[in-house]
Amino acid sequence: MSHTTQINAKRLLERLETLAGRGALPGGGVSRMTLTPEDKSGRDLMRTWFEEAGLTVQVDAAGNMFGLTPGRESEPHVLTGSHLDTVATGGPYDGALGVVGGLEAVQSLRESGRDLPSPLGVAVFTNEEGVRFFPDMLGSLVFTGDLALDKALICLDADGIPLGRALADIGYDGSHTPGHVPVKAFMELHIEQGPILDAKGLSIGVVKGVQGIHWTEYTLSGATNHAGTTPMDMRRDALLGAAEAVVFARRLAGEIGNGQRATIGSLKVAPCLSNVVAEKVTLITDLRNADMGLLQQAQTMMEDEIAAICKRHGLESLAKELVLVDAVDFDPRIVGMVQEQADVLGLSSMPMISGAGHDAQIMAGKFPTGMIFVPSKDGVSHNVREHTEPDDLVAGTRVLAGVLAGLAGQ
Ligand code: HGY
Ligand code: MN
Ligand code: MN
Repeated sequence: MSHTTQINAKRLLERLETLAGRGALPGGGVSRMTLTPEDKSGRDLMRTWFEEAGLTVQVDAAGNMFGLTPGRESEPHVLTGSHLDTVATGGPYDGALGVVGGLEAVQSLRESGRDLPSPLGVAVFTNEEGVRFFPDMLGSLVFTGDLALDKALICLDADGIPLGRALADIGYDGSHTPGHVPVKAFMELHIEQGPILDAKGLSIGVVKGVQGIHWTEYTLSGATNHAGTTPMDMRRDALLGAAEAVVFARRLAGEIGNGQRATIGSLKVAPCLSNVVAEKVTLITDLRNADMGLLQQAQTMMEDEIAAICKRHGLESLAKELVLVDAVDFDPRIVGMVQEQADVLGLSSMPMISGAGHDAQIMAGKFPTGMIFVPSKDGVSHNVREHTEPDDLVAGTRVLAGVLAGLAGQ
């Protein structure tokens, strides 16, 4: 039985625009780094809209915020949602679409008066991006019990501020125990953040799963020395070692294949002075593959190369695992419902795997879960130029509303 639902497209697009103003960057783009005043501003706005929609707002001790069906808060909810935090060079839709679109779908279904046996809810998960506090998807990991709350609260940012203090500073150190919301199913609407749908001119990505992610921090230590007096063969140059690691990562992706991704996007150099040989470099490897065996192989090859680099250049290395999240397959029944909704609404679509990590990847480990993608213009994301056409934003939200109705009606 397929359900199609009208949504309030004007309200959806206006809310997305208003939210994009919270943490707006001069010249375009959005920066709402997790648990900053900008993140608080986005959360406060969302809380107001949850209340306007007649939902009961609850916040847990990890800062996850929920809009739940009043009077039925303790019943298993069909939940939708995503994150409001962004990377520092973010755009208006990564995470935001899943939260604002999720609210639009839930609010429209409630306004339609349709009798749905299961209650509907919307979730905002803390620190999905993982660029201020590790790991990423922290809020959903705590919600599912995959990360202990007390461990999460002591995660430190680069300035040594614990996550628990940052939560309290913005007033989102909630009282509910993480995992308190019973979940019947979870759906996340998200921009693709890659080039596939846009290049093919398709409207909907029917997401079958998400690739695995492995983040490791390596601190390479050599010896600081004078750039003018130190002969080249007497140096222990940590930045030279880091540079060789960056080049190796690119080669590694080609050797492993199967769509392997290998990125070193973060380098911290000390003392980082033009006339001083670098003493210490902290780099983070971001390796991804849909095949966990290949991902492990890539990780081992990276570790071996770091060891070889240290031997070559007389460096020491300290490794720290930051993130290891398994590849997941979404619930085939839900994947089928997404496909059916796209078809019923006459939208072009294709099945695909997500290259980016999402809270749905974590929720899938515990609850029947699915995702819906809409195109990213030119495949651009984690970039201030991130854009998705209004028609696609509306179409994705309509598909979401139909799937939520179906899940709540079963
Ligand atoms: O890194 C990711 O894939 C996500 O954007 N946190
Ligand atoms: Mn995201
Ligand atoms: Mn992101």
